[in-house]
Amino acid sequence: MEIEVVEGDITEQDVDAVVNAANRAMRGGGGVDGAIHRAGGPAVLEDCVRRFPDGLATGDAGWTTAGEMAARWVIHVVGPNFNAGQRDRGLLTSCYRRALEVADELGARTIAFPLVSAGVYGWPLDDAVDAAVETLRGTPTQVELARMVAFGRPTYDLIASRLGQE
Ligand code: AR6
Repeated sequence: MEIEVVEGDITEQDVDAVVNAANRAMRGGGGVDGAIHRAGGPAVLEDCVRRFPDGLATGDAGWTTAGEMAARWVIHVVGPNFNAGQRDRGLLTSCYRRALEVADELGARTIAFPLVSAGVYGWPLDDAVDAAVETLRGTPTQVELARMVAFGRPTYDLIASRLGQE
């Protein structure tokens, strides 16, 4: 799998699946979750309610329609909330591994990731990048392209340096 980084908005990515950094309730929220629900429209929430009546566990992934976005699917993951004391790194790496497993079930070949847990949930940025890169590199998958979408230049520079793309 090729791994690349772009700076931009994940909702605008022309890929098979975009990954959402959701919460356990799976009913929308702020940050990238809010942006994805706004861009995808009400179909995303309707599908969340229908497919995830009890929400989703931390570290797990599940898919819905992408509604009006260019992507076909949203793969929702629930990262650990560092700020609330969830500091098990395995829960963070699990999000990336499970997202690729769900992508394989769907037959998605291109996928865009935000930096899970690195916003509202407060996971330290450097380690959030390391966890993402190392898990994407280490997970066997049929996915051909993983695009890491950096929200801002400093994050882009950090990811690019970790990928050796600078
Ligand atoms: N495109 C790409 N990345 C983005 C975008 C965007 N449009 N918007 C934000 N980011 P966060 P979390 C980056 O807070 O930390 C929500 O309320 C952001 O800069 O979205 O996992 C959920 O409902 C950061 O690098 O997710 C949950 O309750 C990264 O995306 C909670 O926040 C993740 O930041 C999840 O917190």
